[in-house]
Amino acid sequence: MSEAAGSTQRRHVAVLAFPFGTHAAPLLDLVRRLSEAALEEEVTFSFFSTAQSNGSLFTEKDELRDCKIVPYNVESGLPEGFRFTGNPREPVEHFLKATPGNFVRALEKAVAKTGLEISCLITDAFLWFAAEMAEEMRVPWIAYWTAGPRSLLAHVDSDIIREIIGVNGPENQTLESIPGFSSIRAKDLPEGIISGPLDSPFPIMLDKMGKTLPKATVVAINSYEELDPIVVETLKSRFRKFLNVGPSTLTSPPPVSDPHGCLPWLNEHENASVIYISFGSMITPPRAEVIALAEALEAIGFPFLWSFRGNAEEQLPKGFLERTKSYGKVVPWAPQLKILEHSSVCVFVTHCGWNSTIEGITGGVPMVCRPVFADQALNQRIIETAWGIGVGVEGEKFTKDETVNALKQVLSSEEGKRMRENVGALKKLAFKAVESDGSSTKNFKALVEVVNRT
Ligand SMILES: *[C@@H]1O[C@H](CO)[C@@H](O)[C@H](O)[C@H]1NC(C)=O
Ligand SMILES: *[C@@H]1O[C@H](CO)[C@@H](O)[C@H](O)[C@H]1NC(C)=O
Ligand SMILES: *[C@@H]1O[C@H](CO)[C@@H](O)[C@H](O)[C@H]1NC(C)=O
Ligand SMILES: CC(=O)N[C@H]1CO[C@H](CO)[C@@H](O)[C@@H]1O
Repeated sequence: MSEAAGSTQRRHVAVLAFPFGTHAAPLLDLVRRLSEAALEEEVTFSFFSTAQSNGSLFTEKDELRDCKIVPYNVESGLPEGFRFTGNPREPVEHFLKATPGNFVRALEKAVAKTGLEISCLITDAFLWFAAEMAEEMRVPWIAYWTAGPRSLLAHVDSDIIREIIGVNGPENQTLESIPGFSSIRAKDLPEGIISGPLDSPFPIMLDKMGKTLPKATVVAINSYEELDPIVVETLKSRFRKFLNVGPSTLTSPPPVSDPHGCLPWLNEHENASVIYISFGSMITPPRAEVIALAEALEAIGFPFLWSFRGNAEEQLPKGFLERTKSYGKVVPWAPQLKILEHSSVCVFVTHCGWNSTIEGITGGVPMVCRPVFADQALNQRIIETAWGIGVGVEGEKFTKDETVNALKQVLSSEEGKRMRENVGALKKLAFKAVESDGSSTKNFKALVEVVNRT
């Protein structure tokens, strides 16, 4: 930064998003929170993502109202005439190939338009090349990890893990020598650490990320320190500054929209009597498993609320909706956070994405897990073994009998009672962390200081 960057200079923070999956939205949440925080100086945030991602994040109304956060489009890297074949890796790989040039060009535009040099870089943690950009610009680099601390440590320590287990090593081998990982097996780790094609662009990006994050001024995360204290201590020793500033479900809850009347429906049910089912916004389990799950719900006969992606009429067993309509409700979208907070919900059937995991915890609801990919199997293992707040389905797939067993275990066994107590304790700690003297509140203030720094 120039010497003139004294206390009267306006700050210009560049925010670099990873425009796939559910990455850009939580980053924008963090930036909104920063922009609303009592920043000492006037700060302009330029938000860089692809046109498609910007289009889903910002409405025109937003852009007019929220002029502190200005979106800029970066090139997606898709070749002319690109047609999506259904392989989600393809657009990601094209995008990665276009980085960092696409971001650099867009940043230049934003600097020219505002007349303000960049004073700070905030990026999705995936975008490891920001280390070099920040070094050249001599500005702080804040990397935001939108998932949990365990998967972050697995990537940061991936070389150590490869030494212990070996690439494609025995699937049941555990990781005793990493603090807090004694129950984690090889097969629980996200793809790209010891399994999968390690030499393809996405795993390479994760590997570089793990090696580069220790250079970041701050690594911030959507979690709270008390949730996983041993792993948090290890990460603090790996990073210059590691700030748990969540859970964002408590610090910046989304507006409630309930077009299908889920909340009034829940109000009509007794305390702790409803099974809630959702696999997030991106995932549907294979059809055979959807059918097995539906059969299990009919067999067990508890009231259920199912947030269902896709065509329920076609994909659920014939006559299911009709047969279960007195005790079941199937909707295309549901206000998940409010549902999990509702006293009548007693179990959450989930894919264990980080958002859902943390929403289950802040709602105080034990879980039945069916992970699909990425960090979800690891989250399930922690839910089962470290926190004791849920179970997987035996055999790792929904079958009618095993799903009934898993649901019964949570609904009516002594173990299920303990799970409810354990998740209640974690919930209390989450609410404490965001109180005015809580750990996440203090960490957020420390983050604001870095953004304010000259
Ligand atoms: C790993 O453990 C599971 C059960 O705990 C067992 O069914 C499976 O065969 C084991 N895998 C190997 C490769 O030993
Ligand atoms: C996760 O939570 C954040 C903050 O509450 C939200 O902005 C984001 O859209 C959520 N992602 C998904 C997949 O629900
Ligand atoms: C239901 O739960 C609420 C909140 O936890 C509690 O205040 C209420 O007394 C409970 N009602 C019954 C009938 O147990
Ligand atoms: C600033 C900017 O270019 N915003 C755009 C983000 O992408 C959507 C969809 O392409 C546009 O409508 C916005 O104008």
